[in-house]
Amino acid sequence: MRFRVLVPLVVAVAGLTVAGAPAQAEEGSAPGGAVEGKVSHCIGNVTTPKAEVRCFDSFTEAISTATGGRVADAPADAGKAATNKAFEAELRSLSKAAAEPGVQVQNVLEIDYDYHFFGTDTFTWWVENDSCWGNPIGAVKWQVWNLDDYGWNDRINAYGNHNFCYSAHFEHAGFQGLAMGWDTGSGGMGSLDGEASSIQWS
Ligand SMILES: [Ca+2]
Repeated sequence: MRFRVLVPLVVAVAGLTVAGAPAQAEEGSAPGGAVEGKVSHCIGNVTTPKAEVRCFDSFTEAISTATGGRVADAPADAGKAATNKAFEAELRSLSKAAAEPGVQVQNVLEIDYDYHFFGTDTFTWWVENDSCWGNPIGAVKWQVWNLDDYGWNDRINAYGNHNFCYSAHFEHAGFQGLAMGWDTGSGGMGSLDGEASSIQWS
């Protein structure tokens, strides 16, 4: 299922997590724009309204941290991970675990890429003890109001979703402007190349 909507999407906003506080880098390189000659793989937890960002030199380490250590063998090459079926299956297997009572799981919603066709840098969005499994497409479950809070405003040029998630990307903060979605991933963003400023997941 792949389509683009070039008008603002109207969505329900009640009861959603809205992440909007200023970003805080806990380790590694600070978020906020690419640094020439230095690859950065950042992660953000969208379960919490606090926009905490952690960045790593290694994509494998970024994914390991985003999944709470459960997926510790992500391909070193983030671009290869985007089309690696074993990696996708490994992430997806955690969706079922998240539905089991008493099991603590961190799941990846989406991995964003700085360049077309999944070129680094990357930003990985994750959630606690949940996934998009069984959630209807378009029923917004998580969202990021302003990518600038995470140092990734106007940077996404490709993305891939995991754990049964669909996402919608918007030109401006607060889900305004041109919209692209709902979809599960793309090697390019069309009119939204390097323009996305907010995201919703369902
Ligand atoms: Ca924008």
